[in-house]
Amino acid sequence: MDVSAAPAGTLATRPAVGTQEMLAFAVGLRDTVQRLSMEHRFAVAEVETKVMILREEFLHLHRYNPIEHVKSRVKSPKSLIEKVLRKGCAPDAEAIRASIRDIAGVRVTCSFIQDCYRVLEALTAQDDLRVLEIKDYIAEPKANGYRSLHAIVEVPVFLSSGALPLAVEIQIRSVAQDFWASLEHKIFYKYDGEVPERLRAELAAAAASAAALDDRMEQLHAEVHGASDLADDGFDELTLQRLWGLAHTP
Ligand code: 0O2
Repeated sequence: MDVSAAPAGTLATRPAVGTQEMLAFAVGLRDTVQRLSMEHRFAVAEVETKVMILREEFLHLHRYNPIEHVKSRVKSPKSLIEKVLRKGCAPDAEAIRASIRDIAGVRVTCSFIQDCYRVLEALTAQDDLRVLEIKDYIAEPKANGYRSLHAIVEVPVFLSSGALPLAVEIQIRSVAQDFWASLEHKIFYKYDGEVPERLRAELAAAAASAAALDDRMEQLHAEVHGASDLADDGFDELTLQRLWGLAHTP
């Protein structure tokens, strides 16, 4: 592990790598990172459970599933340390929790844009969840065409020592937006951030096509949805007649 985020001071005043002092620091840092990873895995599990409950209840109430899939991750130790260095924050658990708020990430992919807002609203309305920040890149897409709803929320994790509020970054987007973002992410990494202008323009055009596709699919869905299919639930005519009879028997 890179320990160059070592104690403050000039290079000359820092203990050399390999000394007892630096070794103890590295061991402490490793423990801190492991502890943070564990805590944030619990936070991810809390949010995943909330999303699963919403998904099932929504299915029950509206007879369709608005959530296509959910993907979660906890930042790897390597990228967490890189972010600590980039932000110049003190390498202790408290400071890291306070300044790095995407250690835990949950990405919810919805069928339609309307569903993205519904899921965001339902989640952020929950009492045990504190909303720290919301960014609506659907209403205001990024210059490259990126669209998604981002929410940083704080969720309590109940440890042996009591409740610990932890930040989780929730990204909510449509299937089309997710498809675009995954591809853009791969291209961005392939070119190490230096994406050629022609590709940038193509990506922006593809993002506009994805947005148009979202609109069309949402219109189609609105047309089709509503014709609820009771037969799918085993409510054939005879069963319904018999149930009616039972319900109306004095
Ligand atoms: P990863 O590997 O997905 O975690 P931050 O530096 O994160 O604290 P920032 O950039 O203001 O602050 O956060 P923002 O805008 O909310 O974006 C955070 C995350 O959204 C990114 O995390 C990406 O996952 C996603 N994202 C944002 N912009 C884009 C984009 O243009 N294209 C794609 N494909 N994804 C985007 P990380 O940490 O960059 O990456």
